[in-house]
Amino acid sequence: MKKRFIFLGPPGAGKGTQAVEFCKKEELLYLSTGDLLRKEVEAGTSLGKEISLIMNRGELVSDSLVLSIVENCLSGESKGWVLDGFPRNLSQAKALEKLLTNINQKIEAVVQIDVGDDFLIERLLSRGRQDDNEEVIRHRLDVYKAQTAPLIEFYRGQEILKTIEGNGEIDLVASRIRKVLF
Ligand code: B4P
Repeated sequence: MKKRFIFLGPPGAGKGTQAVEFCKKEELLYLSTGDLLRKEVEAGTSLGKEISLIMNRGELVSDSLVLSIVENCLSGESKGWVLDGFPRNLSQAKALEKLLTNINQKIEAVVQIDVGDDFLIERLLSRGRQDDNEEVIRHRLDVYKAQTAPLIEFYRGQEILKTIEGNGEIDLVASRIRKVLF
């Protein structure tokens, strides 16, 4: 079995925290659309400036932009991967399916990291990234519920969804993830 996984969850659920360590251990490609978008912002390009305005409002960046990033990274990838923060809506999920069929790859499992809103807000406020102020965080949670949460049913329907409790020590959450995947 190729290790090809998606980590799904609300902002601050710990997708990035868990996926980075998991990929180190398993020697997989780690792909965070959030990190790649932030790199573009840091580079100060005109595209980066546009992205920065969208991220700082807590909105989603356009599907076409995110898809082109993912396509470049996954084509020709053979070791396996974890996608962190992608797909973020149904249209990205369907585009990903098409892309994977074209390159003869498939998702083995989707790990849904479940954490209550109160914990999320507390965690993100203490992280303090540019898009981590309370008003923007609440908006990101609303965007998650409206656009990303429907993916839970989508992947449940494909029988590849694994849900874990994301509250608790980081190592404990990591062990819950390994338990549902291996
Ligand atoms: P992302 O970069 O994906 O970030 P996130 O959802 O805010 O955080 P994540 O869940 O990864 O939490 P983390 O591990 O960091 O998105 C940012 C923005 O990028 C989006 O709002 C959007 O604008 C844009 N974007 C990204 N992908 C997109 C896409 N596909 N389409 C369109 N737009 C897109 O953890 C958070 C904090 O919690 C950290 O401080 C961490 O130390 C702490 N933490 C983690 N686990 C913990 C635990 N178990 N206990 C206590 N604290 C914990």
